[in-house]
Amino acid sequence: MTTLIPILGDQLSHSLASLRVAPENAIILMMEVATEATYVPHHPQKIALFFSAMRHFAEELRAAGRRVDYIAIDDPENTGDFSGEVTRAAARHRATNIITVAAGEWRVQTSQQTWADATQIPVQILDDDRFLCSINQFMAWAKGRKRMIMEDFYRIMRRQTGLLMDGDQPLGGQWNYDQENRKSVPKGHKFRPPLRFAPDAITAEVIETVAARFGNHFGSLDGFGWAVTREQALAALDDFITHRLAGFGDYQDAMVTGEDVLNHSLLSPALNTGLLLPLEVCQAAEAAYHAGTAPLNAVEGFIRQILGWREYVRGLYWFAGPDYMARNHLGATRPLPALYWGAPTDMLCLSQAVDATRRNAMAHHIQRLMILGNFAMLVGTDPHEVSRWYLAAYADAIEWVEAPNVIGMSQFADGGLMATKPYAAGGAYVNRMSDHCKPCKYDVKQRTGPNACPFNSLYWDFLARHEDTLKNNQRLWRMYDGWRRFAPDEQTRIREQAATFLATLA
Ligand code: FAD
Ligand code: DLZ
Repeated sequence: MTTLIPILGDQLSHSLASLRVAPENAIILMMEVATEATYVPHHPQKIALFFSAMRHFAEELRAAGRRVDYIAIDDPENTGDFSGEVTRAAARHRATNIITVAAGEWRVQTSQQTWADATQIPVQILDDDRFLCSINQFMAWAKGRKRMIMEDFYRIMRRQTGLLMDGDQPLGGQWNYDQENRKSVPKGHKFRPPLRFAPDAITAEVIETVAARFGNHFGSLDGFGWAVTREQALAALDDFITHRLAGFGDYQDAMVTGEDVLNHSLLSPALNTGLLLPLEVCQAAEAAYHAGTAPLNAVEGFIRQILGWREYVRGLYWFAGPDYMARNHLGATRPLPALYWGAPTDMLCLSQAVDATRRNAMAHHIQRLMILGNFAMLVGTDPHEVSRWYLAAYADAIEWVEAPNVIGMSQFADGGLMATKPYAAGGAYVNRMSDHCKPCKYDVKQRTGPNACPFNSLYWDFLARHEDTLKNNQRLWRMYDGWRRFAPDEQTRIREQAATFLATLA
């Protein structure tokens, strides 16, 4: 009897369900395959992160006495996809059965379901139990619910895990401390940079391979510093908890010119590859609160992102079904503007967010939502194109977490399954939350005219364009009231201004 245990690039956890049940002589199969690196043109840093983390994980398994069959991307026999490699490996090792953990997206789960036919041996697909809420639990919660409010889900998860609880009640008396968060950053404030890791020999070799094979993808490999081992990921977690968590809440929604990270943790790539587990990250933050090194508003805000948002979007992805990615509630059809791939733009907020993405394969939440996502939605970009860009651009992008955030939260393409209203905003919001507007070529105070900030006319034009679809949304009542207060000739000027700008994007 020889069991084959295929492990995917986002399953790099030693506590993975398939490893827990693997017989001692099982063959652990890891595969670098061209389809995964190219189903969207991933940022080269993202590919390097996955390949390097996979190679390190394989080394750790070998050091622990496991039999690992590792297929590198340059292996001349490499068929280029999971099914081909599983089939080859099953024959090579005369495997008698396969045990694998369910993939984190519909596309790869479909591939897993073909493995039994392709290999003619039994395939057991185990649940991925590295999350705090199982898919079944989420389905039971979501079923029959009119609204799937994240905050309701989060409270259940707080009670279930006991995180930040005082008996049955939230620690400090409130579930959510966001009213203490989201401050503006004082001028000259210095943020402590996150811990980064110089490439070792394995990573350096991977970087060379990725540069040669995928160097034409959008994004730079320079300055690669991601954690590629669990040891490094734990060090990055410790550094964040010790030095930066305390300020997490305060500037959570801020944007600062030239400042890529602020107090964000940068832990999503380690979480999404499996190098870190969500519970241990939340527990580390909770311990900092009890040790008195981080205040409750910061700790609660941080834990909510992981215990609340991360678990919630994962449940929603599986709940919504494989058609979710094709949804297009607002009927948007514009191709993704070239600026997302680095074409020049005079809008400083956009150029800052795109440039951070190009350099780091990362942008923080508010840049993703209120700059890049907001702009794409306001100009009417096809949500499927937007989604493919996010999937390609970010080191932490796996479809289960990317799609609800993009299709649902940022593009309102699911018609409100995830967000109760579109996250649409004009220049005033950007000005309030960032220091980008003052040095920008455009004037954030103007709606029309050659120097007017495009976000302003685009915002009103978006509301006007979708009035029939959106006017009955209670949460948009004030915005539509604002639109109706403009004199008809001002409305015309605003819409003409938007049309002129949109023509430049075509
Ligand atoms: P922090 O601000 O330090 O937050 C801590 C952790 O909370 C993150 O590491 C992440 O694991 C979790 N988290 C926070 N917000 C969310 C959220 N909305 N959904 C799920 N988890 C969350 N996150 C991804 O992991 N992968 C993606 O592909 C992704 N795409 C996004 C696309 C859009 C349009 C938007 C608006 C958000 C997206 N997010 C995504 C969520 C969030 O922006 C990132 O998790 C965060 O920026 C990662 O940086 P960080 O680790 O410094 O996060
Ligand atoms: C993101 C990624 C990349 C770029 N390459 C690989 C790969 O070659 N082999 C692999 O096992 N995983 C890779 N990944 C991560 C997978 O895309 C991820 O595991 C699936 O999307 C989960 O369904």
